[in-house]
Amino acid sequence: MEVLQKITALLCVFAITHASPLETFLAPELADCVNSFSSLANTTVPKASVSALDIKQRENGGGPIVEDVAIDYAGSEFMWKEGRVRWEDYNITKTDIDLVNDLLESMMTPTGVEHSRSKRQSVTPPTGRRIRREYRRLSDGERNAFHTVLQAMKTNGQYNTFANLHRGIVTTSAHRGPNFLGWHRVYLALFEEAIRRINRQVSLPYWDTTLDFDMVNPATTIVFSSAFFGNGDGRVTTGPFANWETPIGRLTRNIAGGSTLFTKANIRSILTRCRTREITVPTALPQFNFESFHNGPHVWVGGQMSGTNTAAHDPVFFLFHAFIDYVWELFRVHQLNDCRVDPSTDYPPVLGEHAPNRAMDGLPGYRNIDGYRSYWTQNWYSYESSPSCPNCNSPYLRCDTAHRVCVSSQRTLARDEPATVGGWFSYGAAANSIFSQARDDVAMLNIGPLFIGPPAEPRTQIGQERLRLSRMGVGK
Ligand SMILES: [Cu+2]
Repeated sequence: MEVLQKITALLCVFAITHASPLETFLAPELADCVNSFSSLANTTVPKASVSALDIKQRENGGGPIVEDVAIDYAGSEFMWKEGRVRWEDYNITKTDIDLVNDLLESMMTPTGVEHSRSKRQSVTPPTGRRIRREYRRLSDGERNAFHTVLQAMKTNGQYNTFANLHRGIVTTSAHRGPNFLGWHRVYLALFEEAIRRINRQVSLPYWDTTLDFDMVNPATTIVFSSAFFGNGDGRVTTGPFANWETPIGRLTRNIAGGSTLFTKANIRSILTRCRTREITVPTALPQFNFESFHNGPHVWVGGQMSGTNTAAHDPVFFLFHAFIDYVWELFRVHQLNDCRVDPSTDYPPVLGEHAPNRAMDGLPGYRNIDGYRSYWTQNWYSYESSPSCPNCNSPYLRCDTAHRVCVSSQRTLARDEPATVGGWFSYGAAANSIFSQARDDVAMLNIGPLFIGPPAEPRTQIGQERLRLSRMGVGK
């Protein structure tokens, strides 16, 4: 009996230190002892990581830091089970954990050294290198293939798993600081890897909102039509994501409700800076605050997109964040070429959840600074440039020759829907009813904490209302 207890205790220790997902092979009595340890681990803040120390020593040891040398991770460091991440903050199931673990593991490759559990970041992605292009630059067939993959991921639960990763502690540890840029970069890479497991031909497109901002009336853009994102006025009932369910109700939007889309002026402003700290919270001045600019479209799209915990439930999120990542890449290239600053090490020296060496929440195995490494865009994916005049190269874009920018085509407008902005509130009850219905639909949702975007531009519902009031001499 005593011998049996000893063996059980030894096995328990082995099981705890072993990397594999535990429930899959443990006998019940072992699982009990392991669970008692796991629950302990889960209540603590991330434990000191041996592999992180290894990395530091190696990086500081031999002269200049060669950041693209892959990093080794002990296998145990990237499993959700290990308590390095406060995963109790997530309402996440075993299936979710298995998917994320599996994807994370496939993004690492064995180092081939004696400890077979040692892994390193793959130099190249398991499903091949990707090229991300503007949403309107895909052919109709390519766009439909992308939609089909997202629909498959919605059906098999993977889409919701990803959407639910973007919540809880991530609200603070991947927002309001420099990790905003890096965390979302890794998050998208993982999401894209999941996409390509279903169809290797598909890459994540990006939605360049400046092409819509530069229209006469952005609310009429073709991206909110059935061939693209589906409708933007209230419940989404058309297009590839029609009637999608989310944890807070049906997918809903109220486009051009308030705030503003991301603009070309925003990009130019960011590109006047050289250091990451000048464009990231909390050190950026308002006119260079990248993250604040990014909040605008979250509010402008409205509905799920406007909430910090719900945004990723609208597929618009992933295309928009690919655009944010594209703009960041423009900045990084500018840092390298014009400023002689190495973007992979230019991580502001902040403390707390955004500290460079802290484990990424929801993406265990990575530290915050890993999002800044250059291998992502050197080896994993690259961006095709955003469309520019004279040849915008898409049936859904045209060159505005007066302003020398590509602008989006308009969708077929609903009956009584005004094409120009001034028409909105002067058009009478028919047009206004579209917007008030959309607002009512959004009001049904319990969205929770909201993104705070820049002030409403004039071509939004709030902007128009403000104009109307000021014309009446109210609210000066
Ligand atoms: Cu966002």
